[in-house]
Amino acid sequence: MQKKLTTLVMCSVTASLFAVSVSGAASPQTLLQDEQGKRHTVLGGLGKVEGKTAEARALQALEKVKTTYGFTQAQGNFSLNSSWQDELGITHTKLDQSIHGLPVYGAQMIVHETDGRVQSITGDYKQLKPDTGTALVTAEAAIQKAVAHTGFRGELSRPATAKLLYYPQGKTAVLSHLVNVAYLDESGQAGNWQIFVSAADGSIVQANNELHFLTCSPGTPAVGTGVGVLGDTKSINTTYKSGTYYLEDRTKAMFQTTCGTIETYDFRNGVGPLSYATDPDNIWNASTQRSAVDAHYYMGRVYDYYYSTFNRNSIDGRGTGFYGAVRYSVRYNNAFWDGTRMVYGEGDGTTMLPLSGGYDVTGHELTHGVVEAMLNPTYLVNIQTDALMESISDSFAAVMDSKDWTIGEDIYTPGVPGDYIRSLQNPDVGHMNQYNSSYNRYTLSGIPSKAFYNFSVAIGSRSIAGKVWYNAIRNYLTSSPNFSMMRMATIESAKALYGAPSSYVTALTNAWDSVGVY
Ligand SMILES: [Ca+2]
Ligand SMILES: [Ca+2]
Ligand SMILES: [Zn+2]
Repeated sequence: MQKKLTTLVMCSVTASLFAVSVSGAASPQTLLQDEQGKRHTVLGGLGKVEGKTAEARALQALEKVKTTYGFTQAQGNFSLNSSWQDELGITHTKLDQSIHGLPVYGAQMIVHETDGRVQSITGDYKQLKPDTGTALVTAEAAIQKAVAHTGFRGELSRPATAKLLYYPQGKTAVLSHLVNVAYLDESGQAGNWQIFVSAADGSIVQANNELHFLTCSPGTPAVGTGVGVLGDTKSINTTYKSGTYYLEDRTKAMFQTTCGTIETYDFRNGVGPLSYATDPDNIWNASTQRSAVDAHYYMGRVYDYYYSTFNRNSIDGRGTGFYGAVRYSVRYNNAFWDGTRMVYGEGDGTTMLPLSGGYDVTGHELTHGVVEAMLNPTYLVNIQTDALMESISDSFAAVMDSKDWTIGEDIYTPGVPGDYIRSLQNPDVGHMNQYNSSYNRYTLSGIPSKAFYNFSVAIGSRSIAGKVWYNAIRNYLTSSPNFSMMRMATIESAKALYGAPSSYVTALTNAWDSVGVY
């Protein structure tokens, strides 16, 4: 058995990795790339770096790999984004790729070192050609364009801000003002826009509305009982305010730090505005309350998982409260995290039960929020990034809803027992030899999900697998990861957590090998 494992590891080395000797380095560097030849990780052979600051050491480390990645020199092509030391004493220094001293949005490399000994460098360098080096459009003019783009005419919540950077679009770096526009009016119109305005001609390059809510109001915490979607009775944390009970959970640690609460609202089969979910006696047993009871209960459990496992305070990690809203529209067979809140459909009763009835549904969706907060991943740039985000969400959903390896089984096709929406154990596509770039993100997510499954089963613990994944996402991934980068990030994470060599690293390497990701 031991011998067989060794053979597998050797196979993966010859198939996918190649070593380059670098003068002055004691051990050879190993360079990793994805199946399309994009280089994204250098392991070992990086030697020591010196320098008083983490930035100086990181720039020195990057200087050692400049020919590998194809930049002329580290100085001038990178600038410090952030640097932090993890619980294991490893310093992770994230540098923004920069052009003319301005950061390239979403493009970073991370240097991992302990006391100047460089273990690895993750991330990738984008070969980009700047469209211009001169901003012809002022920040003020860009703000005007951005505000006009939102269509909002009222008073802004705070003055709009603008930051000059390069936005990567294909092979071009577009000099842009990143403008933030925030507003909230009494009619419920709310916005927190990130708008990229071309500094060359004032056109809108990209615009996203990202809302984050924080509420804090008087009220008394209470414990109610409720009946969930599947007819089960459970305790729920509620709040008593002005004569009635609300689905507002004030029991989490974030309430102490930032008044953070988890709240559940009701669309009442509309698409807006929202109504409060209330109950006069704190016994939530009406049939119209079932989906709200489960949304509330499972959002709380997801918070608890991230808090107790990773000491992560809420979805954004900063103690900001969040909320969900049930009974969205009519017979709506889906649920989503829209960047700020959970939205649950009630299902049509045949394809889906109310979607909040699945712990893994809420686990999946809120994990999107957690990962977005950590990585700020790019969407619709690289299909593998999108598929990886789905896979990560499914993986953590399976860690939380640990009774099975399937997603959605509790709410999918109530008349058909035993089926599910996706399976990590038996995905539709679970190996790179079935890879087809025309498949959608959910189908392709099966490949990294199968690796997560393989690893969990091999080590006998899906919760440890979750820890390896979390540490990989937080400390080793950049904004546009592909499968191969995820492989490396998780292996680096496992090495840092459990040592190299270790049985976990071997199991993880085999897990990725067996889905054909190198
Ligand atoms: Ca499940
Ligand atoms: Ca079913
Ligand atoms: Zn998803």
